[in-house]
Amino acid sequence: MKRSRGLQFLGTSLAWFAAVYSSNANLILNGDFESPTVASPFEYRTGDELDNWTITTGLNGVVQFDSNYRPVADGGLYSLEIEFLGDTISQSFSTSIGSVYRVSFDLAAYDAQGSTLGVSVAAESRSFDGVNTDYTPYFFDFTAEDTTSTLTFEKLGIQSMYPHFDNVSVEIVPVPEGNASLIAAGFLAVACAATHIKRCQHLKRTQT
Ligand SMILES: [Ca+2]
Repeated sequence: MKRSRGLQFLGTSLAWFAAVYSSNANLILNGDFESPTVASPFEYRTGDELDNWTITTGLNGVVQFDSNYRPVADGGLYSLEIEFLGDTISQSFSTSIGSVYRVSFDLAAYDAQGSTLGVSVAAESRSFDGVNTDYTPYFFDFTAEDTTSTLTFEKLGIQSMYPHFDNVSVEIVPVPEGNASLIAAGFLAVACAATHIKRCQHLKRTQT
């Protein structure tokens, strides 16, 4: 019984430690717009046709394209263009209230006219400029206000400017490096749990 409680304590400690210091996993699914496959050079996507995303459109939908259409970002075959002014794509994901998350993505434009892309999540609402067909990496941080957050991209600017973007990521921002007290507390919790188990095992051996 005591050993079981010790194991539970160890498990709780490890879970706490992992939650504080771990997990830089991307919370966004299909953030690289590689699914579904595209019949070259591009296909319009509406509704839920772009896997894991929700699209709102006032015209034909957003454009999932390959390099036969326009340059794509590094790391994959496809990127995304929002074609019609005011069209959006969005995705919801689980968050912890009060935790800080980092949104990152690569932004370009159809041509040298540039582009403007609106990005909103939680209390943050920002706009970013694509310069030309070269992709520029951007990021910003937000604090979660709910257990679910929704990231939305919207075409802003003027109709003849087309944002091209890719490699969307949301990752929790780790506790700042150098926070020695929290790190020490984490190790202490794990060490205490291990000691607790050893004592239980010792007691059990001496009782048998
Ligand atoms: Ca891609």
